[in-house]
Amino acid sequence: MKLLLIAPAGLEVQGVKGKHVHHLNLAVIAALATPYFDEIKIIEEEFERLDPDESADFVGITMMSCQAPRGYWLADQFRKKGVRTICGGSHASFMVEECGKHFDSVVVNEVEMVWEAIMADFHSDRLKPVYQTSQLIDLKDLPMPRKDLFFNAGTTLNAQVIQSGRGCPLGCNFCTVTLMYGKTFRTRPVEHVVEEIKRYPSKIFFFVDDNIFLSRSYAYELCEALIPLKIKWGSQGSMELICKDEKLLKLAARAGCMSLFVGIESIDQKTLDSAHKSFNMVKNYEENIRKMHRAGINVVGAFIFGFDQDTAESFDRVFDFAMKNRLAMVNTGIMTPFPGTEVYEKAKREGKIFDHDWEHYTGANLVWRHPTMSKEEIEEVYAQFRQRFYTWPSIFKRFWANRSHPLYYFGMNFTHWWRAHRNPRQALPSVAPALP
Ligand code: B12
Ligand code: SF4
Repeated sequence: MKLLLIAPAGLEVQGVKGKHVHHLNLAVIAALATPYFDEIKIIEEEFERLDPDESADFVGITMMSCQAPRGYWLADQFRKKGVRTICGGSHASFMVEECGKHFDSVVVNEVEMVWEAIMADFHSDRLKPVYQTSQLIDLKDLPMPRKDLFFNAGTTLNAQVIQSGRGCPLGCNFCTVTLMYGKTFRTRPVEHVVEEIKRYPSKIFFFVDDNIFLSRSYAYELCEALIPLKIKWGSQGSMELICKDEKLLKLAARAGCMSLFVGIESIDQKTLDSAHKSFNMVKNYEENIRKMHRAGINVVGAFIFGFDQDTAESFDRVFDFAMKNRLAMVNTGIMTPFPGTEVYEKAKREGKIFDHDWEHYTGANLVWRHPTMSKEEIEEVYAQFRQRFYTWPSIFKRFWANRSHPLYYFGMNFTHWWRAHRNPRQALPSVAPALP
């Protein structure tokens, strides 16, 4: 029996398609599936070509919204050949009915606690249309992800994905995490994280945790354990929490933390309040960034363009803020109503969504009617922002604050410069036909 796990094409980060980060969820599912299958194969289409004639007895597909059109098409092809199909992930969890038209089964939210039932039903050919439970896995029971099945496992320059904690109870209105994992935060035993790191030759890791350092005591334990491993790593979290404790920041830096991706989102407090993100305190932003710089950690600032209150001038103010505070990088995204979120439900109720093509749900396109800005205007401002931020004078100007990691800083800034100037967005190709 062969299980084929697929991450479909369609991924785009900052308006650029291409190789990004491995899908940890597929490696987790492969680990759960190991006792039940003779052969398991992972294909991430951004890394490797999927042979349309690839054989399989069971096909599992993970999808963010922008991967859904390709995911649906692939599932249709396999089903035509009589192969059973199942999907999961942040898109499937909220678009259950739509996914049900293309897949035999849809997994809502976490899969671990329903995996045994899925396997029993698959082997007796009685798959149910939906698998869902309110039970969350205790992360001490998480099997070691089968990252050995990734393309170029171990040799890839892409940071090895790893997870030390799951969930975030903070509930921002544009995010699906609290909806998927509930108002909980779970951590994995530190010794399991260490064991996973030791298994792979890579020295660079990306912790895909939803909000790292939500638990201070765990963060201390984790960082202490990472120091002897001499790895470099990055992750994402809430700046207000991360910066509460400067000692912890310094410890994280000693533990190899090179950069943290922080959801700044907006520099207007009222806008943050309306997004249920009052825990972000604009008045503390500058001091918090200084603290991270003092610790030797590069700050990647994530901003959302297109809150209701935003105008073209808002982005000029964000640009000045990002330059003044010498952010190492920016991650900008146009406000997108991702399925399940409050933003989505409201935009849908008010009939504001005009683009229903999931392929465009990447954060680089405006898919709903903004109160004051047109699609052209907001997408233009978005592209210009990145072109203004990633110029060589800007890169040199921001360097000194980020000098702790010169190679990482220049490498990442060069990549972004290239993408912003030399690799302008092209019309999105349809993802339905098999890729060449
Ligand atoms: C790490 C991460 C990234 C990484 C890596 C992505 C990757 N290649 O996996 C990077 C930084 C590249 C990234 C980028 C972006 N991301 Co992101 N990211 C995450 C994050 C924080 C964790 C994902 C993860 O690996 N979790 C760990 C694994 C083990 O858990 P999991 O994926 O939830 O999978 C579990 C279940 O869902 C289920 N499952 C999943 N797939 C499948 C498949 C099958 C067959 C089965 C049975 C079960 C199953 O089983 C797993 C175990 O229980 C999630 C938040 C979240 N928790 O989902 C957001 C999230 C996936 N990202 C999101 C977004 C919006 C983005 C961006 C568009 C942001 C931007 N504006 O730039 C970009 C672009 C993404 C893209 N299109 O390429 C959204 C997606 C919403 C949507 N419906 O599309 C999420 C959900 C966060 C949010 N805002 O709500 N992201
Ligand atoms: S803090 Fe981050 S992970 Fe938590 S709900 Fe808000 S956006 Fe999502």
